[in-house]
Amino acid sequence: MLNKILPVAVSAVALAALSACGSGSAAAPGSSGAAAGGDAIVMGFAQVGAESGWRTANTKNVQESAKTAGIELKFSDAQQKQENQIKAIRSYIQQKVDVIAFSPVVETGWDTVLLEAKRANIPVILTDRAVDSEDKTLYKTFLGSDFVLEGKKAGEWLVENSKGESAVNVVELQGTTGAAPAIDRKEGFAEAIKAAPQIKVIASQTGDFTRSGGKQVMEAFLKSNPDIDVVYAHNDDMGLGAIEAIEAAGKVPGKDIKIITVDAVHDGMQALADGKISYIVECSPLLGDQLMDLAKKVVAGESVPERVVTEETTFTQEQAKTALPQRKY
Ligand code: GYE
Repeated sequence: MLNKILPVAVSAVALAALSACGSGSAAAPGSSGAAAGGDAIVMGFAQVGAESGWRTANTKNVQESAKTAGIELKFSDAQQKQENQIKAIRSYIQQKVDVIAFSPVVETGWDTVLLEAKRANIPVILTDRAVDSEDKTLYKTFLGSDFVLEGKKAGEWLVENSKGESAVNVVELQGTTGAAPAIDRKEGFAEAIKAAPQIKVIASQTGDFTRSGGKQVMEAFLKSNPDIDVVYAHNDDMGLGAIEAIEAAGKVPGKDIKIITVDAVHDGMQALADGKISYIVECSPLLGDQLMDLAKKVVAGESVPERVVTEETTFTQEQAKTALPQRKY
């Protein structure tokens, strides 16, 4: 039976997701939580990957929350590839899980597989990232941040801190092309800096939300643009990569070039407290408890809000020093 649904080349990831067969079965590799009890809710979770500190914290939090909630979690890591996520979702449908949760790597291209889940009567919860499907009945709810607002907050800080400057040249390190947080953080930032015409985005490219991507793109930016004042990175990891590139070019991050990022994961907050990053907009990865509550409700057939927005703050260097000891991720 497995042969029929296995495509020719199947990743270890998809295999892990395929290796358990159905509710109430013994926990398979990639499963955790309430394994034995026959009536525990089974959730199939299709994660984006392990591209950033944010993602690692999110995965850990989802796994812990599932355990606490007594939900059996089948987990797969798509290594930032949409095709892997689609395979994982299909395998969860095949296994007849009670609910599917996933964080879509990109916004487009989900309608077919989401329709398959709907036809199999398996509710889907979007967590962290959105899809751009017109048909809102393909999923029950979307739990996650307001990414446009995050970009706006980043831009507003820059406007506030560029008063009196005649020209401010910004380079932008974008997240994964086509991902909701990359699209929306770009949009929110652009909207906010309209208030200050001296601020110009002189270059903008994807660093795929990774530290190495941020470093590489920043190296190229530094080579072709002698006058960079500010880096706006769509996440901490790319900002941390940019720090490496700036230092290697003999410049001082935080002084010669200011860096603004989004996330507020531990390494980012440390760099902020150390004066290398100038401002961070928080994006919380701690979605697990809310996700499990929503899952219980949708499985019980209760209604849930269409959209659940995460509450978030921002950090200056001084605020980071105070907040760091209490941060959970
Ligand atoms: O900001 C970034 C991660 O989707 C909000 O994905 C998430 C983003 C997060 O790779 O670090």
